[in-house]
Amino acid sequence: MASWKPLSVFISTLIIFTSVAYLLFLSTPIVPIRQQQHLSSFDSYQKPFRAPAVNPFTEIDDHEASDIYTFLQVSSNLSIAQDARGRSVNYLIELLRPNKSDVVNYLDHSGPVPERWARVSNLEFRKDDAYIVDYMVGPLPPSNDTQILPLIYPHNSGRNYVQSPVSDVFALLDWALGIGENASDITQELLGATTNRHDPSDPDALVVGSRPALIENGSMVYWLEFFGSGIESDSRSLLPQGLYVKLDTPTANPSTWMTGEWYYNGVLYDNDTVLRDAIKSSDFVKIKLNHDGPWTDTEDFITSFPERDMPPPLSIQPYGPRYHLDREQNYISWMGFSFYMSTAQATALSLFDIRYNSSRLIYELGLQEALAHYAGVEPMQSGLEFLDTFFGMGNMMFSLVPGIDCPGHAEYIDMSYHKGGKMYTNKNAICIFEYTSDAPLQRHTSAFSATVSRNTYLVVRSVSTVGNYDYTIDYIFYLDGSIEIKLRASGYIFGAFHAEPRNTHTPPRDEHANEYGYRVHHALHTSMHDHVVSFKADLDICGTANTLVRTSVEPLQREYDWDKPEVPLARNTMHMVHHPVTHETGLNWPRNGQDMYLVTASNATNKWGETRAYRILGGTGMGNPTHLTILNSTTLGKSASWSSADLWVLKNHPDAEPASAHHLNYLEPLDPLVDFEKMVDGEEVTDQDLVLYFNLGGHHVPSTQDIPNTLMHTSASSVMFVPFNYFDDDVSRAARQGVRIDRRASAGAAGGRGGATDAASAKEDVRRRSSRMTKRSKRINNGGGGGDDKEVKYFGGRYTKPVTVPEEMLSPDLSHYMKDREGEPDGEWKTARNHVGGGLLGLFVGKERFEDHDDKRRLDW
Ligand SMILES: *[C@@H]1O[C@H](CO)[C@@H](O)[C@H](O)[C@H]1NC(C)=O
Ligand SMILES: *[C@@H]1O[C@H](CO)[C@@H](O)[C@H](O)[C@H]1NC(C)=O
Ligand SMILES: *[C@@H]1O[C@H](CO)[C@@H](O)[C@H](O)[C@H]1NC(C)=O
Ligand SMILES: *[C@@H]1O[C@H](CO)[C@@H](O)[C@H](O)[C@H]1NC(C)=O
Ligand SMILES: *[C@@H]1O[C@H](CO)[C@@H](O)[C@H](O)[C@H]1NC(C)=O
Ligand SMILES: *[C@@H]1O[C@H](CO)[C@@H](O)[C@H](O)[C@H]1NC(C)=O
Ligand SMILES: *[C@@H]1O[C@H](CO)[C@@H](O)[C@H](O)[C@H]1NC(C)=O
Ligand SMILES: *[C@@H]1O[C@H](CO)[C@@H](O)[C@H](O)[C@H]1NC(C)=O
Ligand SMILES: *[C@@H]1O[C@H](CO)[C@@H](O)[C@H](O)[C@H]1NC(C)=O
Ligand SMILES: [Cu+2]
Repeated sequence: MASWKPLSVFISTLIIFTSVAYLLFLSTPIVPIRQQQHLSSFDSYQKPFRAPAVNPFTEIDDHEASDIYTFLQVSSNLSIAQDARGRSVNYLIELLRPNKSDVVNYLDHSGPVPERWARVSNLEFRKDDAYIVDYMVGPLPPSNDTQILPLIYPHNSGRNYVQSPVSDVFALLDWALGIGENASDITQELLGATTNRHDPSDPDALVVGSRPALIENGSMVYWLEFFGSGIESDSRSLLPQGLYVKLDTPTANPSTWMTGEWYYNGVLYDNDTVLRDAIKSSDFVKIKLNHDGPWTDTEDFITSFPERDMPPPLSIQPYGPRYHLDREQNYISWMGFSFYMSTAQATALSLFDIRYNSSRLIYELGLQEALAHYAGVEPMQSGLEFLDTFFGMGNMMFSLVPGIDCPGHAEYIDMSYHKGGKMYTNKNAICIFEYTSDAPLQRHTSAFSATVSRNTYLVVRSVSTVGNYDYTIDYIFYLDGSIEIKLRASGYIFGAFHAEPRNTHTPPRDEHANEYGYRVHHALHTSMHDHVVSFKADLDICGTANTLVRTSVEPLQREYDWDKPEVPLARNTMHMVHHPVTHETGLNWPRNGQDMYLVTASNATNKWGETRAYRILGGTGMGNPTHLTILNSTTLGKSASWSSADLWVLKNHPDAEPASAHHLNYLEPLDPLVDFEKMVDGEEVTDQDLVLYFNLGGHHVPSTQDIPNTLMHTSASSVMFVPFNYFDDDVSRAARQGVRIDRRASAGAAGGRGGATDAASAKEDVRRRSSRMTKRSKRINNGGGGGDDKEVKYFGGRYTKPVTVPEEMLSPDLSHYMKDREGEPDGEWKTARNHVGGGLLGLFVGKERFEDHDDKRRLDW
């Protein structure tokens, strides 16, 4: 959702560097998955597990990156070390993901390993203007054949650069500090505080936040607002102070920068002098202050429920994991599923080549962009909008806290990337675990038996903390072949200042304030916003020739011969109508769930002759997946037109149109590098390689329940892909674990209680007993692990040995955090923390943002 970034943004981008993780290339067959059920010892799970192929999406590692630097320097086509003014130029280096055709040829047809290419992002200066320019460099490793080419093919703008409106963030920071200092008499008078350039950790100092009001051709206009430092809990976004000033930076040259109007309590003042004069007048109305205090603390240590002192029930995994993880290839296999993982600085984690039973279902599944779009009555909130990949949803996949972010038995994977020539690692950025739901997957009670199966699923989770907000993204795999993508958000909302005159109870000046949120503190209002988070799913159902069919459930009037004479005319009933989607388009989730969206393989049928398909639908969670409420957003321009519908079906051009968005679209919203609207150009989508883009998120109108933090259970939304006539029957039957309790003594042959039936069941027995049933009992009794036990049959593994759960599994050892702090040279930790607090113009200009970022990384496990 957004955050402390508006300007800060720039620096992050300028200094972006890439992610990495060096993976060894090993290739041996997969351990057959099905055999799991029959293993009596769990030792086999410990055997090294190997991906079937080298991961073609392995990030650029440290060695590759330094080879690339050296190559770039030697080839001297790109300025690397310094710009014309001697300012350092920073690089982003990451994998340029190989083209789908090359990968498929490699994975499916034993073709060559796809060439490795890098995407190199460079900050270049032309006179006063700064540009972020993308190149493709490859093949790797660098050789005489390696080329440096402008990276254009994935951008439908035909360009490989965006103009950066801020080339010298330090000058901007300095300038903003100057504005705060020059107005210190005003801020002291109205807000009771001033900015403090000299002590970034000053909890009483003001900081400054901003949002772009216009970005075009490298020029930028901002609205800037003063905020409380919120240093204790990072609560700045709850501490808007209601004093605003407009800034204009028409070029990157500081001599052209201008301070514009000031805004306070609904009145626009031409400049600070005019505001000063107004304050002196007797009828000047001062408004209430928005002070920090215990109300922004995320924990309440003072009041407590007595039960809080007793730890809650938890999940345990006494016999080890049942999934297989190849850490070198970032490859996972579990209960018929398999997939590769890959990370990117902008878009965090993606999954590739998701298969079930060795058949590909999804070639690529991953985050594209996260939009948070606000509305409001005052200059900051009214135009506030964030496209969070710009800030690095991948870089900001910070460490998960074991035992709480993920169960104690989870395993972790690090996220590494390159920035400014250095490799950074966010430890434990991704967790993987199996989890058993509280509710069963299946159950049935009959007259003679009850059968119940556990719903155990596999979760791959990461959290991207982008400024004030934490996005938790789960990829969840179910035993029946379903896949769910789930988003939850927590953290501090971005609040709006609530303007109310001091010492009176008159209502706020602006009658529209209550249209945009709710008052939640003395001088704080919530600010409504839409979260629209784009994901890509390149489905390949039984090959790439797919059609999306909208099967609607519709009311019907139809006459049936056999209905006469009781129903003389038509019977009112319902039926299905199948509407293939023939051309690229955006769809919305149907009201009343009346349409089913099916990705079908028109030539592939199951055993029963029905077309095999996967259904896409809104999944679990309290929020609905949404599209943007605002039509033709003034702020967004063309930067995120995917946000206008829930689900898009497009003909897949995996090379030329690899994504719905580009992380630099934020910098050129009117002429973005990737304009999604151009991708929806009416191509035919019948029996084609299709790509779906869908949104998660919700309409967020925060209330008092969001103070101090938004909670995950109310912010959740998800989308599911569910097999639909894809298999011949429910494949979870072979994978799930549970119990069948036979209450009936089965008739003779099954060896129950010798055919004796009690009176109660006898009535049902007449109707139900059959040779079929007897056969079934027999099969279960012989096949199960139980042997002699005729009444309670477990299927799948069971807990047969006493289990000792080490305390570590329930409450992982977190003392590393303490040790790291203590082990550091005196004061280092403290210094880092202090930078975060940022008396230094808070969200302004990135410097702070950056230290904030580094500091969060220090919480590595
Ligand atoms: C991917 O395909 C495009 C053409 O569609 C080509 O220009 C580009 O070089 C390919 N990329 C890689 C990394 O091979
Ligand atoms: C690259 O070219 C140079 C000059 O032609 C040659 O000396 C060198 O061996 C070549 N390097 C490789 C790796 O082919
Ligand atoms: C460097 O640029 C020159 C001229 O633009 C080009 O001929 C050469 O191939 C480039 N070198 C590399 C390694 O791309
Ligand atoms: C602050 O005031 C000084 C003196 O009037 C002026 O020179 C300077 O430009 C001002 N700084 C800003 C950032 O407005
Ligand atoms: C930006 O550049 C385009 C094309 O050069 C031009 O049409 C437009 O007016 C410019 N906008 C501003 C604000 O300078
Ligand atoms: C401030 O605005 C007033 C009213 O528009 C104007 O008369 C004055 O010259 C401005 N002062 C400065 C320093 O720009
Ligand atoms: C798995 O694949 C094999 C070989 O294609 C096939 O015979 C079998 O029916 C498949 N099983 C399921 C559950 O789809
Ligand atoms: C949004 O833009 C589209 C296309 O230009 C136009 O048809 C529609 O009327 C606009 N809607 C609003 C509310 O501006
Ligand atoms: C489906 O089968 C028909 C008949 O064999 C064939 O003409 C058509 O090309 C096939 N379509 C696809 C998408 O494979
Ligand atoms: Cu929100």
